[in-house]
This record gives sequence, C-alpha cells and structure tokens, in this order.
Amino acid sequence: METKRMPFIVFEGLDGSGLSTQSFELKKWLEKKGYEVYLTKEPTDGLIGSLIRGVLRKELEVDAKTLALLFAADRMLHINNTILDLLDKGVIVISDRYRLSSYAFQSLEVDIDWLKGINEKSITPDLTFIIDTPPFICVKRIHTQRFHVELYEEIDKLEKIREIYHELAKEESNTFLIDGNRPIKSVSADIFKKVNELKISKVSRNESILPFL
Ligand code: 2DT
Ligand code: MG
Repeated sequence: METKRMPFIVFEGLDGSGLSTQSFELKKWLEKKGYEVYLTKEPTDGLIGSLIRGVLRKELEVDAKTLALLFAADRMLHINNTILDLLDKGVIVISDRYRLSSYAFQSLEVDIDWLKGINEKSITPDLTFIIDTPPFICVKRIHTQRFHVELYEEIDKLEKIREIYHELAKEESNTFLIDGNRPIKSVSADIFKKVNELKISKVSRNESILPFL
C-alpha cells in the first residue's frame, strides 16, 4: 500500500515572536489526534548548524554571503538526512524556521534573488506560518530569557526583517501571517484551523518509528 507523503509545516517570525511555543503547541495538538510528529529546527544541531550558532553568538566571523551559503547548506543536509525520510514514512514534520528566515534575515545584507537562487532546490512547505509580533515585544522577551545579544537582535534590524516577512506573506504560496500579539491559545486556534484545512490522511501503524531514527 502506498502512503502519501505527510505535510511539512514551517513556523517563521522574529526571535521572541513565539514560534517555538507555537511549534510545540501544534505538535501536541496533532499528536492528540493520533499523528506521529517530529519537531525540528533551523539552524540545526548538526555540523553546519553548530558553525552557524558560533557566528550568531559572534564567536566566529564570516562575511554575509558565506553565512547565507552556510544556512543553505545546513538546510539541504536537513532536508536530505531528516525531513524527506520522515515525511515518506508517515511522520508530520514541523520546522521552527526554514528558508523564509534566510530571505528575511540575510536580505538585510545580501540580494534576495541570489538568496532565493541558492535555496532553489529546497522543498516547498505545505504550510508556512509567519508569527507576526511587534519587535519591541520580541526584544523584551529575548532579554528576559538571556543576557547576551546575538546577531540581528537590534530593534531597527528587527523592524526591517518584519517588513520583509510581510512582503513574503503576500508573495509566497501557502504562507500565512498570524497575529502573534495575542494570548497563546488564540494564536494556536488560528493555526489549528489552517492545519485542519490540509485534511491530513490517517496513517495506521503498530509502533512508532521515531525512537529508531
Ligand atoms: P533561533 O533563535 O530561532 O534559534 O534562530 N536565521 C535562521 C537566519 O538568519 N537565517 C536562516 O536561514 C535561519 C534558519 C534567525 C537563530 C537565528 O538565526 C537566524 C535567528
Ligand atoms: Mg534565538
């Protein structure tokens, strides 16, 4: 029996906008409905992702184009080593950030068409949610979580990134801007409604494949 590939769902937004919270809420909600769900994120915890984290923490320095290529390489490895395999095995994959992060953040310094080009071979998500939260709220949340400030966390940069996300929400397919400046439950309710519209097929299996990954 052939199984249809499961949906690939992505969360995007500014740091501190609540995307990690909403990714987790969606995972719990889908699991309650009986689906197998894998929550992942970019940059990954892999080899290239770790290199990127060093740059974000300002411990390593690379030029903007090289950083964009590192994000694209980390993504390709993520797709080929993890995402596609799971989707084919009947698991719903949710990623906390994907290629729109590259378009929104790296385009502060690099031409957006070139960024789209280097990400051209990445698979297109079935649904992307951009959680839209005002930068001053994001910055307040970031500062209650930790003391150090990473690359891209100054308020003027966040304002620009937010504008690009607004543009992307209009241009990109299956991409929805969600008002993140509301209680967690209201934000989740909008997301669950959109996911319901995907009409995901039920896959019956005897045991979970996730522990064997
Ligand atoms: P987190 O704080 O969510 O871990 O994100 N970023 C991420 C980019 O600039 N380009 C990308 O392609 C991706 C995936 C956004 C870490 C930071 O990395 C940025 C915030
Ligand atoms: Mg962060």
